[in-house]
Amino acid sequence: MKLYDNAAFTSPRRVRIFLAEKGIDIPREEVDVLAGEHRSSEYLAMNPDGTIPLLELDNGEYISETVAISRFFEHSCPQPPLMGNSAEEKARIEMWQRRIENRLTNSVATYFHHATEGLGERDRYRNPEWGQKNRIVAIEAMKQLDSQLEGNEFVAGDSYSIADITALCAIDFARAVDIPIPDDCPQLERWYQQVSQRESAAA
Ligand SMILES: N[C@@H](CCC(=O)N[C@@H](CS)C(=O)NCC(=O)O)C(=O)O
Repeated sequence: MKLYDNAAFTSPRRVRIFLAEKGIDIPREEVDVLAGEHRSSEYLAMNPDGTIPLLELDNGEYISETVAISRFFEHSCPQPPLMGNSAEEKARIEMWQRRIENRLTNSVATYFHHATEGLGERDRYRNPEWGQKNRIVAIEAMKQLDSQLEGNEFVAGDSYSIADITALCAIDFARAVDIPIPDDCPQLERWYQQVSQRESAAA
């Protein structure tokens, strides 16, 4: 088993944190995204989407998509549960996980690629106005999270879950591209300080 990874990117970090929370250590191979290694014919044969992370299973199968990879490990190593136990918990965690991915992670990424230098030459098409619109969506998503965290210790309730991992990685990405947590989001800031101190956050 092997994880195709890159230390600097948000999506593979989500998997690394998930694995760290479960105490799983697997071999990793760094994919040089800036050199375009993820677009090579060799890599595309393993993952036609050309994205990282990518998990190579022991049976030779390849699984891409952060949540799909996480689901594999949730099943094979159920403790501690990061995707819920009861039907209600599973649904709530999935709802927040998707909300954060759609409204925060993806908006920050669009802002990065369209309204900043992004990946340089690799980002030839830019629409700065669209990028700025996404910056506004990202800030609104942080405010929605702040409201959710009023009365909830973690994003999807009283236990740490994949929704917290997705949110932490999105917020660190946002901070790196100069979209800080707004001043009027004290609950989000309280949660951010708390989850950033978990050992897994350094993964
Ligand atoms: N939905 C995918 C997104 C993966 C993704 O966009 N990964 C980025 C790194 S954070 C990537 O591979 N970027 C390179 C590219 O798209 O050229 C997932 O959750 O795994």
